[in-house]
Amino acid sequence: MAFESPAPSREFLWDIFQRVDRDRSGYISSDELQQALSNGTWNPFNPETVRLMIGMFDKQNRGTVSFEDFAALWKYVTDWQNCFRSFDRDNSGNIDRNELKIALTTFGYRLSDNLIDLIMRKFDRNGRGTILFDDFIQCCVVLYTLTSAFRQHDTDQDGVITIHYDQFLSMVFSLKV
Ligand SMILES: [Ca+2]
Ligand SMILES: [Ca+2]
Repeated sequence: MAFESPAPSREFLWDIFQRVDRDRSGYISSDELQQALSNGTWNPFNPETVRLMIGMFDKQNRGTVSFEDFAALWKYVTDWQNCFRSFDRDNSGNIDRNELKIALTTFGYRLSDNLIDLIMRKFDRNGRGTILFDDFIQCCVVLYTLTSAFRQHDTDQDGVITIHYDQFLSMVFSLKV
């Protein structure tokens, strides 16, 4: 991935971990992570994005992240920050429709203009025609998850799948989105 940042030292991470772990429980909860992250505005960081990220790095399935898993989580967040900045070409602090189109095309998605408009409306939480950092992560993770689920059924890779109703439901319900 082109957006990788250099690995910070264990001391640096421990310092951040202790500041994020406000109740000193030794684990970072969704609430603590949400308070620690910023989307560039005074609005709280998208709780869905926090939930997605905790779910990804929570190896013990307790809804919290230990210090051992925190390094991976921290790297994930900083890689996304670098990614976001590189696609925010006019440095406005958000992603407009054109920037989103370039980003998704760079990630290898071939989407129609109608679909780009639909994604834009879905993840533009403030209704301003732009996507903020937290919503951008959610957008990309959801798109990736849905695409992976589709591809599992699209064995001949022609972009078309035929699935039964119960297959469809089990596909949707097993998605971590
Ligand atoms: Ca805690
Ligand atoms: Ca921008």
